[in-house]
Amino acid sequence: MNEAYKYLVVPTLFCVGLFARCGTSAAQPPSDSNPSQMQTGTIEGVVIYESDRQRPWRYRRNYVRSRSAGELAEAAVSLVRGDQSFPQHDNSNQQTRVDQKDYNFIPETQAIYVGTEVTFTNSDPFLHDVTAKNSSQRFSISLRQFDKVKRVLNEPGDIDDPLALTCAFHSAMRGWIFIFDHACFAVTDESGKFRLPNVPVGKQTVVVVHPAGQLKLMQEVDVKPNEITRVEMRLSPDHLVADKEQ
Ligand SMILES: [Cu+2]
Repeated sequence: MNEAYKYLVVPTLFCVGLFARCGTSAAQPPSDSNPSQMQTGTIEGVVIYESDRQRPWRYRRNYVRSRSAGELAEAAVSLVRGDQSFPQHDNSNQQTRVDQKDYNFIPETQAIYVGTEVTFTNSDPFLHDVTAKNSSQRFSISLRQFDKVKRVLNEPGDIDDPLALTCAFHSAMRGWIFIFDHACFAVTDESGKFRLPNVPVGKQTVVVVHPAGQLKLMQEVDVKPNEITRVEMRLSPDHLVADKEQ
């Protein structure tokens, strides 16, 4: 984790953790619309990574602040939808940014509502590229220092199918944008915490994906009306997904 990462990404993620609502982007929480008047509750959780010295996870030191506590940053969190309808909201004026600085995408991981306008920028004094790809779309942008290119991301993707960001010139650069067509998502902050408000009551399945570390866990919770349901999601090397192209 370099200095730029600490000072730019961590505060950004902290804000995501604070303001993430069921269906918001990191940039500007939109107004909720809940036309069906469905009963809802809130899920508050923490994602923990349990180290195993026999099976070291190469990304632990980048995303786990305290080995003993294990709070996992930059994990995407959502719910398994099945047949139920999730709260939607007005996606107008949703904007966010991905910068390239010191050979990093900043933020590295974010989750947005479909239709959000993303401004890609380059703060480094040399040429970068953004190649963005998932199963439904692919685009490439070349950026000189201080260039700005805006893209509206209109294609939602499943939590298993985020838009993966790479740079054609610097192969170590990686980033991910999760694009949801409902309001129930978040990204964990540096304390591993997340919050999903406005979740329909009843049995829900929370799914956590850590794209950089290729971890995935699903856990069922029972959401009560107008209550906060707390959940602790514990990942370990048992939850490494098969190596696949992200
Ligand atoms: Cu680059």
